[in-house]
Amino acid sequence: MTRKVSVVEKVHSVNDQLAAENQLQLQKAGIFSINLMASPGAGKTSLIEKTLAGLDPAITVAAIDGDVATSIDADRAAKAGATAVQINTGGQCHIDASMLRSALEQLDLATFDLLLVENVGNLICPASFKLGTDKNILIASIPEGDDKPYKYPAMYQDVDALIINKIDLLPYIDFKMDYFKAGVEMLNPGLITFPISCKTGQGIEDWIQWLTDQIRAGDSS
Ligand SMILES: Nc1nc2c(ncn2[C@@H]2O[C@H](COP(=O)(O)OP(=O)(O)OP(=O)(O)O)[C@@H](O)[C@H]2O)c(=O)[nH]1
Ligand SMILES: [Mg+2]
Repeated sequence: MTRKVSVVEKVHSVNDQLAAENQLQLQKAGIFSINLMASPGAGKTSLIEKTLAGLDPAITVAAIDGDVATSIDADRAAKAGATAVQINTGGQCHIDASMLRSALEQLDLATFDLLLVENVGNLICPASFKLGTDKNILIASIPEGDDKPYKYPAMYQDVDALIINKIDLLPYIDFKMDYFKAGVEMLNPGLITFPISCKTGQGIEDWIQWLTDQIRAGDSS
């Protein structure tokens, strides 16, 4: 008889254990954390920049940027005012909980109110690797097309909030918002959604308000 061991299941259960440890560490430090996921170029780093520009300056922010090879995104986050750490995944298409743990070791977590984790640009792999952050947030962007919830359901199913970026491009792209939203609603009913433009600043205020409320709710619990 041939015995089958599911390597994938084993990898995920080890990752889940490490994610739970990260979560505990972040909670103990009293830092509110989000995992930003999106396809390449959707606007993850742009959103970090806009968020840093719009947040109450009393809120201290750390950013951990996952990238296959460069430190371009961490440099941008640092320039925008965050204390930034770069994770180079060495070719991997996602950040996993163990990579996040190594990055967390480089930060004095108790000195920050907010941690923004920028995952590697990808709509498949990051959905399967929990990190232990308080919220998982997906950024969709208009040029990607309105069919993405239908084609990448796992990513849309499990997130706590959705940002629709690049709405300034709606007049130029055949993107049917009703069709897109119907797909999202089917997978994740009632999902809180922020249509924004990092270019024009439209919608950013509502996002910042929601984020600030989340950070403050953690402070009082
Ligand atoms: N028109 C328009 N362009 C935008 C907007 N937000 C970001 N961009 C542009 O989109 C490109 C990619 O933005 P980034 O913020 O680097 O995207 P990213 O998701 O961090 O990209 P990766 O980290 O490489 O996956 C840049 O040229 C931005 O200037 C927007 O709201 N409207
Ligand atoms: Mg980026």
